[in-house]
Amino acid sequence: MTLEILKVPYECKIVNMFAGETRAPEFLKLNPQHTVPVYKDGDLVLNESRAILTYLATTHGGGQLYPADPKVRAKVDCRLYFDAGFFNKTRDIIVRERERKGGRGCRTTKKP
Ligand SMILES: N[C@@H](CCC(=O)N[C@@H](CS)C(=O)NCC(=O)O)C(=O)O
Repeated sequence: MTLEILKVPYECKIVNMFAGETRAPEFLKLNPQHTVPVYKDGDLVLNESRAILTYLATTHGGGQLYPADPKVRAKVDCRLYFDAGFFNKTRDIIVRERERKGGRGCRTTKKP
């Protein structure tokens, strides 16, 4: 979404995590954490969505999405960390519960 908003040209490669593709050797070379998203820009390879977002906003955002002003930037970071530290934690509890019950959205691959 950020790539589209910033009109950054990109090539999208679909990785099917439910088919275990995030655990394939070639993907693990790119990201040993075996997670998507991964963003590659020349010799820079980034995982962690917030790091990718702030990199894109810094390099292509013209100061709009991730302003240099420390106080404004702190507010953006606050939202990014809220998502990571609070929302995701809560979401993971729900996802794990569903996995245990064998419901929709559960993994089809075994963890190593
Ligand atoms: N903190 C990471 C979390 C990424 C993440 O957990 N991705 C999941 C999908 S939402 C994934 O790739 N899971 C595949 C796996 O663990 O093999 C980020 O924000 O990028």
